[in-house]
Amino acid sequence: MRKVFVTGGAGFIGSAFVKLLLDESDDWFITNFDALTYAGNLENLTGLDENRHHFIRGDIADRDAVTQALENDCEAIVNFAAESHVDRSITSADDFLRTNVTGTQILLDAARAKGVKRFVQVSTDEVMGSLPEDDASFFTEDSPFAPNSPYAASKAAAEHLVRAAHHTFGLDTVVTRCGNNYGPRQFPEKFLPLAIANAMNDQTIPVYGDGMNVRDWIYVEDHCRAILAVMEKGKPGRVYNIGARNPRRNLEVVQSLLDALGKPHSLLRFVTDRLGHDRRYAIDPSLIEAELDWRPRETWASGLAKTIAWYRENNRWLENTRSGAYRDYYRLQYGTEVNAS
Ligand code: NAD
Ligand code: TDX
Repeated sequence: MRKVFVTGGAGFIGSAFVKLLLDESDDWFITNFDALTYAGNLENLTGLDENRHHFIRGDIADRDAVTQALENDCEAIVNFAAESHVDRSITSADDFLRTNVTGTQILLDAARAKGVKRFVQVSTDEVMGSLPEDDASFFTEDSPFAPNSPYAASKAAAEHLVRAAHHTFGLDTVVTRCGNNYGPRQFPEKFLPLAIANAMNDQTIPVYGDGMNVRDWIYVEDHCRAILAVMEKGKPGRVYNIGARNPRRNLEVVQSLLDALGKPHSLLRFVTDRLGHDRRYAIDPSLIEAELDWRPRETWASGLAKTIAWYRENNRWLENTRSGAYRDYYRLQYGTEVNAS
C-alpha cells in the first residue's frame, strides 16, 4: 500500500480528493487528518472503505498531534487544511495565520522528520492578487505575488515556507494554484452553494458590488485530478497553475444558476461590496496541460448541472450545514436571517 497523509480531507476539496484516490486505485492507504472546524464535516466521508481510509481528528498547528499521527514511509503529504473563506479573514485573520501559516510549517517540519517523499501544497490563484479588468492577461506560474486579502496573504506566506523547505532542506515539494472550485459538498458560505441554497429557498442572493468581478471556475473533481497528476508526476520544487479556461463574471454565474433552477432573476440583490474585493482572476493552465497532460473533463454546463443535481438530491446535507452557527455567521455577514425551507 502507498501511504498518503491528507490534511483537511473532511472539507469540500479534500473530501473529493480522498474519494478520487480511493476510486482511482486500490494501492492507496489514506490517513485523513482534519480538525473538523465549522467547514469540516464527517458526512462528507460516509461510505468510504475503512481498510484504505483512516480518519484522525487533529489540528495541523498542533505539533505533537501531527508528529503522532504521521507515520514513516509516507509517499506524500497533501495539505488541504486551511481556513478558506475570504470574508471570514476580513472579520478576523487569527485562525488564518494559525492554520494556514503555522500549520503549514509544522507539516513541513514533520515531513522532513519522518522522511515523507513529497509535500503537496494546495494553494490558490489569490496569492497573485487581481488582474486588470480590461485586458486579456492571465496568471502564469511566473506572475508576481500580490495577495490582497488576509486569506490570500496567509496562503502566500504558506507558499513561501514551502519554497524555503525545498531550497534550504531539499524537501521534495510541489505547489498547485487553482481558481474557484464548485461542485458537491461545498460549504454554503462560498458564493455558488450560497446562491443555490438561497435560490432553492426563494431567498434573495447577495451579489457584492456591481457583480462584474471575474472568477475562473473549475469543477472540483477536475481540480483533484490535477492535484493527483502533480503529486505523481510534477517536478520537484515546481508550481503548477490549475484552471479550466472558464473565467466568468459573478452576475453571469448567478443568472445561469437561476435559469437552471427555474427561478426569477428578481432574486438577485446587489449588496455592499467586499472590502478589497479582487476584480479579476484568470488562469493560464498551459504548463500543467503540456507537462503533465492534464485536461478538465467537465464543461461549465456539465459541471453546473451535476452540482445543482447534487444539492437538490442532498437537501438534508445542505440544511444541516445551514443550521446552528451558520445562522449567526449569515446574520453578521449579510444583516439578514437564513430563511431555510
Ligand atoms: P474548506 O474550508 O471546505 O475545508 C477546509 C478543511 O480543513 C475542513 O475540513 C477543516 O475542518 C479543515 N481544517 C481547518 N483548519 C484545520 C486545522 N488547523 N487542522 C486540520 N484541519 C483543519 O476548504 P476547501 O474549499 O476544501 O479548500 C481546501 C484547500 O484548497 C484550502 O487550502 C484552500 O486554500 C485551497 N483552495 C480552495 C479553493 C476553492 O475554490 N475552494 C480554490 C483554490 C485553493
Ligand atoms: O455572498 C457573496 N456574494 C458575492 O458576490 C459571496 C460569498 C461572494 N460573492 C463574490 C465574491 C467573489 O467575487 O463571488 C465571488 C466568489 O466568492 P467566494 O465564493 O467567496 O470565493 P473567492 O473569494 O473568489 O475565493 C475562492 O476562490 C479561491 C475560495 O473561497 C478560496 O478558498 C480560493 O482560494
